[in-house]
Amino acid sequence: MSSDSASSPPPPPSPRLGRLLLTGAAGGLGKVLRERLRPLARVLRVSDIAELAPAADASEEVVRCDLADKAAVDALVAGCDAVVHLGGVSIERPFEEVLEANIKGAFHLYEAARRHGLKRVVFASSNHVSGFYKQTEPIDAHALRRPDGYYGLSKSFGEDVAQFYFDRWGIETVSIRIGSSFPEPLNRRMLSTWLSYRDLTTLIEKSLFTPSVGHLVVYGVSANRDVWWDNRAAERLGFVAQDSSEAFRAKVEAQPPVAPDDPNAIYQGGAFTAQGPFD
Ligand code: NAI
Ligand code: 15L
Repeated sequence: MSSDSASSPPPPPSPRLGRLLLTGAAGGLGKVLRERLRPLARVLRVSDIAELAPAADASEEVVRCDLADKAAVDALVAGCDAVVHLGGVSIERPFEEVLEANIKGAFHLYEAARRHGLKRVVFASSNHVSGFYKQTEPIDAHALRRPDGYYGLSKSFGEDVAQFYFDRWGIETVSIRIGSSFPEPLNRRMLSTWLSYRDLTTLIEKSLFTPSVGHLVVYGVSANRDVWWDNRAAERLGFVAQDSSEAFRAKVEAQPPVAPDDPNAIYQGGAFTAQGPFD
């Protein structure tokens, strides 16, 4: 081997997917994952109801689409091999808003997946499907769901849709109940729920490529000191979290203390458990 070839970097790995769809690509996580998932597919099709940055090059396709529009979602999914489904309302909102984006949106996505023979979905579920457990009650992904609002209910519905489309049509899904995925934990609760962008990316990649997952539900959480979730289900994916919120503890604990009767100090879902009513 010549010294030149010995010192040149290895060629980039070939993409493992033909076309990967990323919904919610204009959102907080979508913008991060748009960059990080691009090497996984020959073409990354990015979509959102909101304006998106133009395609970087021929390896990207940009499609504006409202998940509540069944025909538009059908066209969006056509030609894709897998989807990372982040799109939708991501906080507690009136039911009618959640219904359109999250409930109808999940149904439209899976219907399109069925019609177009797409075989793998990674669904951005949420810890709010189980938000009414107390922070003193450790649970795993098999615990009875206890949604903490319309948003949590919609994610619970999304998990049921995923299970149904696997049982009936063989479409495999990993539903990731994401904790709190931000650049850093923003408050004391998030010291337990934080998921770094690096760990999120690894979890999604493993969720896309681990064979024979059926419908698998896992929590999306980093290796934080005080986690409420037994995440052994994620071992099925070979996922081992690399990051921890400990690096941010001193900064977060410099914030004013949280009253013991504040939902943020009681429930796993924190303030989501006390939202609404909206009438
Ligand atoms: P985000 O709100 O920043 O992004 C969601 C995106 O979905 C937005 O760009 C929005 O325009 C788009 N969207 C909303 N309604 C739509 C519709 N009708 N049709 C098409 N697109 C629509 O949220 P974020 O933080 O990026 O989260 C991404 C996903 O992960 C969401 O599904 C959220 O529920 C889930 N998640 C995020 C967590 C986090 O800590 N960031 C925690 C738990 C779950
Ligand atoms: C979620 O499901 C939300 O999408 C996100 O914005 C955070 O609020 C997160 O949960 C959380 O529980 O911290």
